[in-house]
Order: sequence, then structure tokens, then C-alpha cells
Amino acid sequence: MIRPARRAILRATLALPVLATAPRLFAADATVQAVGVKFEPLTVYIEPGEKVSWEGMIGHNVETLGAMIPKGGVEMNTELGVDVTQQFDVPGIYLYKCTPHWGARMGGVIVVGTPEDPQATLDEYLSAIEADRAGLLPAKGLLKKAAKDMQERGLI
Ligand SMILES: [Cu+2]
Repeated sequence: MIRPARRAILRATLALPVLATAPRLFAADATVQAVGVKFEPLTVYIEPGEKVSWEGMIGHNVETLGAMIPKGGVEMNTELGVDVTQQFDVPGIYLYKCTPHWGARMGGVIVVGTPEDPQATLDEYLSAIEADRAGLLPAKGLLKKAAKDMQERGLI
């Protein structure tokens, strides 16, 4: 027979893996820094209704890629050089670029909530790139890095 105290420890130990696989419980508003011609972190995770702030934006802006945001998702095209904060309500995967540095592949990814079938969305975005290589090719690297990050988080 297991004594009650020991049972409590067992129960606590069993609960740990559940917490470890539920990082989304700790999602909160996110901050992205413009560093050189990169956004850091490249991929941020928030819940619907939370916000992303961009800092250090001298010389940079945020422009969402029309073909790579969820249906009904907020579109952005911010003034150059201005730090901004934006709330995201619609779950999904959002890709954005820095307009003047798109040639240097400066862009980022916002994952809002737990997107349904994220792999299908990534595939759809890859098709969009193939359909508009002149405009969207720099997004390919962003997508790859975001997919790897999402895999590490167990989202795909
Ligand atoms: Cu830039």
C-alpha cells in the first residue's frame, strides 16, 4: 500500500510531462526586435487576442504577406521607422516582411493560437510562393525555419 504523502509525490511526478508538453499555456504578448536585417525571434507564438510589439524599427517596417495570412486575419503595412503593436484575433500562421529589406529576406512569422492542420497551411503557402516567385521567394527560408521551430514545439 502506498502512503498518502508518497501518492501525492507520484501524482505530482506524473503531472510534469503534461506541463512540459503544454507550452502554449504560457503564451503571452510577444516582442520582436529588429536587429540588423533580421527580426528576432523569427517566429513568435501568441494566443488569439494577444499582441505582438516590434521594437528597434528604425529603417524597418512590417508588411503582412497577403497570400500568407489566415482568412480574415489582420493585415499590416506599417510606417517605416515606427515601433508598433498589433493585436491578432484570428488563429493561424501569419508571414510578414520588412518592405525595404525583403531582398535581404528580412521577415518573420506569427503563430496565433493552435492553427488547424498547420502542415496544410505551410503547403498552401509554399504553393503561393511558387505562384509568385518574384514577390514571395524570400518567404521560403522563413517558412522552413518556422516549420522547424513549430516541429520542435510539437505543433506539427
Ligand atoms: Cu528592415
